[in-house]
Amino acid sequence: MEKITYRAGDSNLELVIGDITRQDTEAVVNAANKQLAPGGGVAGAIHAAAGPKLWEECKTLKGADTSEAKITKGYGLPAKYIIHTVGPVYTNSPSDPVSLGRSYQNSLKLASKEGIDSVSFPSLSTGAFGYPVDRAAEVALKTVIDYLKKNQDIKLVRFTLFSKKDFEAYKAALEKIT
Ligand code: AR6
Repeated sequence: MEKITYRAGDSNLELVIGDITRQDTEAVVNAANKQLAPGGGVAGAIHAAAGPKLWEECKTLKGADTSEAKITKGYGLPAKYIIHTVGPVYTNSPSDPVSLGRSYQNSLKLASKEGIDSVSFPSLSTGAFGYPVDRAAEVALKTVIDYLKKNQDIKLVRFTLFSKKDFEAYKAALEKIT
């Protein structure tokens, strides 16, 4: 299996090719829609693997705005928790990287608040929401590395990339910014 590990502060940042629903980190992040409903892509896969109780809990949360993060139990997933965040729909404007960075930051802050020490992210916004993966990768990695250097509580952040192409884009972005 292809895997890259980068040391950020006292924590590890990993890039892997894989399926977010199979990750054994304490939390996994969902690329959610504003309703926190089952949808396509990551959200569809997470709801399918976690089971119908997830949607029951999500309904009580009253949705989420762009960049906001909310937490539920993991139900049928190996992960104990799911952090749901809504990435921005790509508009090719200066607000895109700001909103995307906040999605990662708010997810990490929520993990810290809950005492979670390992988190897997998918590549937020780069599927249905249309964010070019090379640009999104830079924002994602910069934001996470910056957070890990300032906060010691999260020991592992794993980017679970769904294709070799996405893995290569994140690898190139990591080399560029470090
Ligand atoms: N594991 C890891 N990555 C995956 C998986 C998986 N099981 N499935 C897809 N990806 P997307 P977005 C990759 O569309 O762009 C949904 O319909 C995928 O190839 O899931 O933030 C929601 O309901 C892509 O690289 O998220 C929202 O409405 C990346 O994950 C909307 O899409 C993100 O793709 C969110 O769009």
